[in-house]
Amino acid sequence: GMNLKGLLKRNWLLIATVISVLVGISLGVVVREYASLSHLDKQYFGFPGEILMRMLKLVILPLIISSMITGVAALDSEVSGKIGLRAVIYYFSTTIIAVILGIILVMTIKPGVSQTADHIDRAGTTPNVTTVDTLLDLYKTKRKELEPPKVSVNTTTIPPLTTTIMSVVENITKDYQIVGTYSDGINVLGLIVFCVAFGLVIGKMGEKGRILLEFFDALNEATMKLVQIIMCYMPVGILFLIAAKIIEVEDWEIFKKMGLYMVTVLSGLAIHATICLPLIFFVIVRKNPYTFALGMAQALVTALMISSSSATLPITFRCAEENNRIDKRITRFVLPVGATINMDGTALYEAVAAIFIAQLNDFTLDVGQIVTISITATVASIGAAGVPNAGLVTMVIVLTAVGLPASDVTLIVAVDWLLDRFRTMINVLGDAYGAGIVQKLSKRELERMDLTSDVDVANP
Ligand code: DAS
Repeated sequence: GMNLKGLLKRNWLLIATVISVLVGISLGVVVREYASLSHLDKQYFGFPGEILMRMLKLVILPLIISSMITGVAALDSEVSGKIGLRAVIYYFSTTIIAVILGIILVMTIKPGVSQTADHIDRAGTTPNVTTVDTLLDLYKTKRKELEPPKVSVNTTTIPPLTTTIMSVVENITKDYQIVGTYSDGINVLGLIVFCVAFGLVIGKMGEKGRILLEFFDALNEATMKLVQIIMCYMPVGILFLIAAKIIEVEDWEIFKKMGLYMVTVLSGLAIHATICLPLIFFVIVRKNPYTFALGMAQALVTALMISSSSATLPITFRCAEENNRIDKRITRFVLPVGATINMDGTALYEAVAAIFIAQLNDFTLDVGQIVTISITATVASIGAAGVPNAGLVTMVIVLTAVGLPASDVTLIVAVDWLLDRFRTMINVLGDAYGAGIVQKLSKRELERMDLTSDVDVANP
């Protein structure tokens, strides 16, 4: 039932988080104005925020493993297939809607028509971020995060499928080393594939499988306890994270020059979050979508502050399960997948940005090219990892598909840190609504399972 004390405590944390955002912004502005910090000072300043990021990244590995395995094992394979299919249909259709919305807005507002690429380029040159080299570096590191690492054995004699399997296996074992590997990023998709397989096997193993299921269930509970502790540190971490960011940004002028472009992206995200998704949710679930969104508030603020769906995942779980009472058999199964492949905000952003760049270049797009942009923006959002600026990197796919210069991503780099925060927030919101919708659609299967199964680890 409803726990009033818990409810108050959660709200207290949310209030504290919002206050720390405001204090952090003010602190950043003041320090920027009155103190001149050295590079090292800035790093010290950002350190409490860095600790928060690292703590969150540290728990996502045990969290994804325990939740995916128990999520899959608690369902029988037929039910998990159905639930998976529903989730994928939701992900795909909402992503497409976001893309179409973005295209409509950017073609109506035309943020790039009155300006030229040259104008923005000269205006926005901050030497440390806008060079093509920096972007390529960024691209390579992000690619490394997305791709399984190369297997060190002689790959030429081994068939591709085997190499893929080997690199997935190698990656998972590598990621089990809790210390020291996180800078390389986690191959979340590989991990999910493994956990689904493992969960399916456990689900079919009878009594012994049940022991494992209980083990991973306990692991999940322990991880969530850890998340609870991390959440207490969150206001402090967020305060310094945002303050450090404000101190660090070099060029505020660019925001004026790119104003209309940012308005286009942000209003697209706002419409998607307050109209499209709530409408779909309401039609299917028949509950107040805004109450549901409010329940996700802590996760949404977190996403806004740390620009990473993956690192927000622990908080997304907590909000979805505790505040919105979504069945654990659903959240455990769909939230990790959603955080990895379902990115409405990113898809919308990619479509807007690509067309904005076309407008800057006086490049007229025909219908075919617009369709190409919508398809590639969808693909690019699925391919983007849930880490900061990933969407900017996969932009290259969209630009090259319609013959725009990939290096033109540099035109939008300077403002990406801000847009990234907002699109990440919408990505997380989309995952949460998805969990609510899939739960509603799967009601019959879940109820049938409640009647037939005596194992009820997923729903104590
Ligand atoms: N920031 C990413 C996310 O975690 C995606 C992006 O860069 O668009 O959702």
